[in-house]
Amino acid sequence: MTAESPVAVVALGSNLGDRAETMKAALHELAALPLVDDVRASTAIETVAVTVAGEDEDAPRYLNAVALVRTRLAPTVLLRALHAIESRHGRMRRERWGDRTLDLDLIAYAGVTSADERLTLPHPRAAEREFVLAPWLELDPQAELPGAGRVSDLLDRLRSRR
Ligand code: PH2
Ligand code: MG
Ligand code: MG
Repeated sequence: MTAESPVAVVALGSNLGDRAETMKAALHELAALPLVDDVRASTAIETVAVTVAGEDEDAPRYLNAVALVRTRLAPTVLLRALHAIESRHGRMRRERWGDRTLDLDLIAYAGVTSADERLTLPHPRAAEREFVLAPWLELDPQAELPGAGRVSDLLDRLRSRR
């Protein structure tokens, strides 16, 4: 028997256009990538936009979801494929944390930690993002963020600070 391929955690977000349709298409495109063996997606949740100035109730709301992607693509190759999917959905890179049709973030890749400036793993802000941790926990109640601990603990801590 061959060993199972590594699991990557990909966060999806959209707050412009037909959000649900875009996310559905992106999940299909993820599953169709070469060397991707399986994609398991969480329920999509609607969330208030987080901007550099904090939560913005007036900005278009996001749909957020997480996908567990079993893949033999190396992390940097997967990241490039995520950016290509974003571009196909009209993603423009304007201001930081601005509105977007599609955002695909590589949150974690197996247990890998990396401080490479092109790809920091795990994602440096994942531990503070309820819209990443909650859908991830739905898919995997035992999930751990490498170097930061159990996702369920991180989420409890975030919610207790609210
Ligand atoms: N993504 C951002 C900035 N702010 N806010 C929510 N609610 N959901 C996101 O996915 C999100 C955000 C930058 O990637
Ligand atoms: Mg993002
Ligand atoms: Mg991004």
